Amino acid sequence: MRRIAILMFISIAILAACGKSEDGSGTGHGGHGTEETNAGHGAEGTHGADDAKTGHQAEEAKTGNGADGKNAGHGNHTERTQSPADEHKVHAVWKLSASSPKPQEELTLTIELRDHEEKAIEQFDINHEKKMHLIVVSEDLSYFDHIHPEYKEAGTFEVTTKLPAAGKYKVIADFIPTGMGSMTQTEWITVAGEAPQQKAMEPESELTKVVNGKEIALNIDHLMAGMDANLSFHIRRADDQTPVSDLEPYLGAVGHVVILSADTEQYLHVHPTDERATGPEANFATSFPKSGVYKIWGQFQHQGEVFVVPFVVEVP
Ligand SMILES: [Cu+2]
Repeated sequence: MRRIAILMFISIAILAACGKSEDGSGTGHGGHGTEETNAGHGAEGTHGADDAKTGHQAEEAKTGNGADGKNAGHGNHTERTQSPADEHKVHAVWKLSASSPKPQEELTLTIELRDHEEKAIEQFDINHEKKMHLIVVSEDLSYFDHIHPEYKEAGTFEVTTKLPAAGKYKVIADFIPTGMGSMTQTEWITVAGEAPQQKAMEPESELTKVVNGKEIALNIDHLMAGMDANLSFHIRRADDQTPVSDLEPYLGAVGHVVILSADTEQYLHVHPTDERATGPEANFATSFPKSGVYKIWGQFQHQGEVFVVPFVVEVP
């Protein structure tokens, strides 16, 4: 069973590599992935030498892919962390329940976290009520999901989801191994079929959206790469413009903000400056690492319902 899962994983990695060179957006794990797997997986009884080899080949496929694109070896950027040194001590082995997942089909994702000696990482800090947050986006960032894999045992997390359409998806696992800093591990999943036309993201000049009967306005001051930027969301009812001042805590805070650059390389997970706020304002402080186009998703909860509001900005 394990062998099948790993074979499936490889074919996906190779498919991903093939698709990649055509659009040139270069998204392999680059050098990072290579480092992760060179150690091999033989240390644990359940992982034979063959598995170590196949895992390594899969990563090589992706490394080659990264080199084709414009962003070879980007791993350092995507895996944003407060302690990059810790991050290199950790790697993830991703497994999928289907070799070639179909649109709208249940897909179980298993993420095994191991240290540089291939030992399972078993202790995680709880961060905003969860041991792991998993962000799933389509390559063009038109699809966004934020889910919470369940910790099983021996460093393994598992989650079942459905991906809406053919094409490539990036998954970003965000977690804190106890005693280390916050870190991420990422993977690409390819859903079978002919991918719909990718939509280029257009920066929006007007940052106001209506979602779930709420009108959300985003104001950003100091929108410039490398600057401390303040993101201020103002939320009112769309029908009568009444300010919404009874937002409910979502995962222990007034809201959560996830930001990705258009090329998916830069990932930011931002928490509010005042977590106990209830609206109509929710403020977040962050810093955009580089200039370029970014998509920002704000997540809030009101009357028992979580809603997501996306914005696209250009950071000078
Ligand atoms: Cu989360």
